[in-house]
Amino acid sequence: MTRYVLYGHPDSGHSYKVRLALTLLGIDHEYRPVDLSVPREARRADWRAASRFGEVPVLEVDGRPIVQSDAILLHLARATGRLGWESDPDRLTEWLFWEANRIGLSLPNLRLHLKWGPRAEVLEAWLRGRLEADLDRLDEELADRPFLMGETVSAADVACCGYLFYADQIALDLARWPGVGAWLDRIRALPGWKHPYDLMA
Ligand SMILES: N[C@@H](CCC(=O)N[C@@H](CS)C(=O)NCC(=O)O)C(=O)O
Repeated sequence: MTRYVLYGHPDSGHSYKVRLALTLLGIDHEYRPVDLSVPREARRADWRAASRFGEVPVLEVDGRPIVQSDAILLHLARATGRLGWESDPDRLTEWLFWEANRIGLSLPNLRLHLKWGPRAEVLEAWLRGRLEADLDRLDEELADRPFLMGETVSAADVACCGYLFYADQIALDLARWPGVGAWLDRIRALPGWKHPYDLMA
């Protein structure tokens, strides 16, 4: 049986994406929290050895580390033939690249900026504008289907929703995007779903 070890942190939506995918897939794994509040050299040695770019998440698959949340999601989808791989691997890959460049850039960085600073008005306005455009796009996509790739949840949903569960921390009123709000409710209703702070504690 394949052995999975995930390194992550509760405030890291990128880590949450991976743990949510493992949970939805029902994959047994060991979760090892990494303390990002201390300098890199003081963090756990097994993570430092596994993390090529010095970031969480890292997923070890039978001892082989894979980094970058969307690369990990693609690995899991391919390895299981699920989470969208079974219907359209190319479309799934498109979505994950979109997420990395759009909502996976705007939302985490806006939150980082607002929560941990330093504050800079121009940057904040740029990130918020980009995030609003990303939410417009998602809302449009979700107008005619329950999940981004169709009738069932895929790694595209897992990637795009991750940081939205921290939306209350950045004064983001999702009422403006009802399709996104309803989609998040559908994700919350999936068996095993938990908020990041509960899943990553
Ligand atoms: N593109 C990466 C981003 C990962 C990332 O930014 N991780 C942050 C936490 S969310 C991190 O580990 N930062 C290192 C640090 O805080 O020292 C991914 O998708 O995995």
